[in-house]
Amino acid sequence: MKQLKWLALTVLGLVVFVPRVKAQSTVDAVMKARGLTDKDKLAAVKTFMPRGGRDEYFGIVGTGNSGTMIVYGVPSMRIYKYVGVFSPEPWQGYGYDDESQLLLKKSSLDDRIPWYGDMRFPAYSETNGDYDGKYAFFTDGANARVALLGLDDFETKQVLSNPIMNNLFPEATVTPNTEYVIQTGQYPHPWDMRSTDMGQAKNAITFWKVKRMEKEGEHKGRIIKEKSFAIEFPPYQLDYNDVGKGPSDGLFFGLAFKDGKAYVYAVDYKKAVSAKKTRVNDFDVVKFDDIKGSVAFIELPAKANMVKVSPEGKYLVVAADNVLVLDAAKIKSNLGKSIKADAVMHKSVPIGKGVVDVTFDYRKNIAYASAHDDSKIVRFNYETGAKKDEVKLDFKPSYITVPQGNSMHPHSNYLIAVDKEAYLKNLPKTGPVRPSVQHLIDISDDNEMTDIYTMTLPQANVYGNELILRTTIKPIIRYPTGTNSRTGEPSPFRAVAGQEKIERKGNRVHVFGTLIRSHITPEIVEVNQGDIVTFHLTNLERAEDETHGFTIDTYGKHGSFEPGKTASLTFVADRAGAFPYYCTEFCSALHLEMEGILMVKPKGYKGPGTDLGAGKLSKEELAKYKKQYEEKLKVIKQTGDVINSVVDYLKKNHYEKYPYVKALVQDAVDQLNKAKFTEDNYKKYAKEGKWKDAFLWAEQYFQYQVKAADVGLRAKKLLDEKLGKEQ
Ligand SMILES: [Cu+2]
Repeated sequence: MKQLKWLALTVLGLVVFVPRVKAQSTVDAVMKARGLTDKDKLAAVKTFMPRGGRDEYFGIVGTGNSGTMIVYGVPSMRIYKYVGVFSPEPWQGYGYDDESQLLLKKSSLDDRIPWYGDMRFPAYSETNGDYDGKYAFFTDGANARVALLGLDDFETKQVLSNPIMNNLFPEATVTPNTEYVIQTGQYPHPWDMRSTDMGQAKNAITFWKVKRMEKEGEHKGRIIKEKSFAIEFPPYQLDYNDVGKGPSDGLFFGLAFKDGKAYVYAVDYKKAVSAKKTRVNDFDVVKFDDIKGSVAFIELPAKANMVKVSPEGKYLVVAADNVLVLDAAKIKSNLGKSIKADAVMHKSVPIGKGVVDVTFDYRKNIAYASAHDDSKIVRFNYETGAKKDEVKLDFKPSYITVPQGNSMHPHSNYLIAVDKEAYLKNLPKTGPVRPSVQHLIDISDDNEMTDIYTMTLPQANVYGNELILRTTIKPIIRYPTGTNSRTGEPSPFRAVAGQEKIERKGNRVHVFGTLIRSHITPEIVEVNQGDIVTFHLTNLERAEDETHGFTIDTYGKHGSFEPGKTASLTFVADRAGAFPYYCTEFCSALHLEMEGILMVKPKGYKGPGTDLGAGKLSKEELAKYKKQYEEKLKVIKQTGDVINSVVDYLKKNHYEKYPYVKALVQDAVDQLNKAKFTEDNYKKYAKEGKWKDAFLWAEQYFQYQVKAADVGLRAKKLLDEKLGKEQ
């Protein structure tokens, strides 16, 4: 009874007291309605990105076991893209088209594609110790792989399997001029991959040679396995590592654990480059005995979580109980020895409990450390050891990053701290597994840091992210028509408009097709059950972001075709029947027209549909197509009139005097010239009374016309701007 009364009151209360929704027309009204403070308002303004605004930094972070990479913006903390790296990713056809499947198969010792990864600490390519915006690298710890991504198109270009180690510490480290990408093993094991004799267990540091090949709009640099090598390492468990720069250039540092003790090791890797090599698992290896005179072991007083080289390269900053600042020059003079940390200690800075990570910013000698158990981040001077200030957080920070923080020139007023468990109490519950979070902390003030924003990441680990000045990266807008995006080379399977074809040799069928708004050519493909079929498709678009997807119903084949890209989909046509294929990206208002059908004729089948009947139209159907054709001709005429008027206008105003306008006009003329054969075709088929073909070709001509008109109008707009006319 009491409960009922309560319920009645509550319901009544809701009815009576629900405030009317008011228009939120002023900042004060919104703040009042949402209970926001002035501090909230300031944080909101700092992170708000107006439409058309561009973030200052790009962040990349691995999705851990998901094997993909997330690209996001700072300070808006908007997520821009997921990119397949170690795992198949269907949206972009990664691991589904032949080109990317081949790429992933090369990463496997036995042709098996591992369907996940363990990716934690990525790296950017560097020139003279600064991020140059050309490549990103990831390590898959679980399946011992390395990946190279091109930042010209944010795509994975190469994944290789480590020939020595079957597991790796999930970090990629790059030398100051990207001569090498370095990976260490994590857990020691026998190098003979079939052996279970743990008495033979060893570790290794692998130096993947990177060959730089890039020019404007092309990043064709690749890892060259034949020029790469590994250094044999005693059976320590290896952890986070970093590479020297400036005065410490040529040294490689890392954390090593054994028998309950923690060490920093240092290796003069330039010595290893020229040292004697032996072949192990068909890979060059420097035996430890041949390099140990160039390796130092520094025993630490406590377990450590992180080691990073300071931006100018003078120190190693180690997150142990305290933050230990070790002198790189002293370490260098102790190569070949095992020493205690005291011998190379510059400063020992007490920060707080559970120090996990350190990072640097643009201020001279300034570093940050996260004290996980104390829920705070401390700013300090690693040269003097003096603490500056700290920010108390309502979560327990683990890894921290400042944009460009691992380069010689950290660059930012922001710091990002990642965290998993502690912050969850403040987020809406979404079932047992919840997102990871990244917190944006404003470090612009010299004396005070402020936590201003929390971004949830639905598929992300809580390890390293790396941030780069966005303008350092110069991505391309389209590929040259017919490009294999994995190699950056022209695809031998590319097709151009009007030369689409189907080739058959025995039971091997190659379809050379094209995609352009709003047609897939060819529209009908007939094969026999059991044929091995490949669709080689080229996206002929030149317009920005005019991507077409391609899927064949129930055949499990999918590809993504960005402007200019050629990719191939191979499968055995073992299921009989009629299978529609279509574009899976919304590409224009006529997107639904992008369809066709795969006819797989069943073996020995004599029932209805044996004669596919394609091209055989009833009188009614023919009449319908004739009518559609005639209507299309009217539209073509109208569009032609628009184009002519634009051309007249451009000529009258001497467009040729303005190079950018001239380039656009040339583009439009190119489009129309390309369309010529479609015009010939529709006229020919109309003459023959083949109204369906006539209509389809007229439609195709119209598509070219529309694009030419579009470019023409842009040329006119630009010309008007040059002439100072009002828009
Ligand atoms: Cu489309």
